[in-house]
Amino acid sequence: MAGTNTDSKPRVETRQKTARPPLHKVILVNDDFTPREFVVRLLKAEFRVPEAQALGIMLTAHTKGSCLVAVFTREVAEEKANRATETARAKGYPLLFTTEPEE
Ligand code: TYC
Repeated sequence: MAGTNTDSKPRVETRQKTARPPLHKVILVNDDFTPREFVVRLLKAEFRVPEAQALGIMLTAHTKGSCLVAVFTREVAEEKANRATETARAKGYPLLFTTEPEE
C-alpha cells in the first residue's frame, strides 16, 4: 500500500567494527656525532620519505632532541628502527631510532 512502511531494515547499527592493530611510533634521536647528510640519506633509504621531508625530520631532531619519523604496526616499527640503527652502527655512528606505542 502506498505510504505504508513495510521496510524491515533494522534501525540499529549492527555493523561490526574491525579491530585495527595498535600503531607504534618510530622516533629519531639526536646525537652530536652522526653527520646530517648521513641521517637524511638513511631516512630516505629506510623510511622512503622524500628529500624535503627527510631534511625536515633530521632538522627537528637536531634542534629539539628527537622527531617522529612514521608510525607502523609494532613489528614493522621495531624492525625498521633496528635496521636503521644497525646501518648507522655499521658506519661507526651512534645514531639511534627508538619505538613507542602511539597513545
Ligand atoms: N646533530 C648532528 C650533527 O650536528 C646531526 C643529527 C641530526 C644527528 C639528527 C642525529 O637524529 C639526528 N652532526
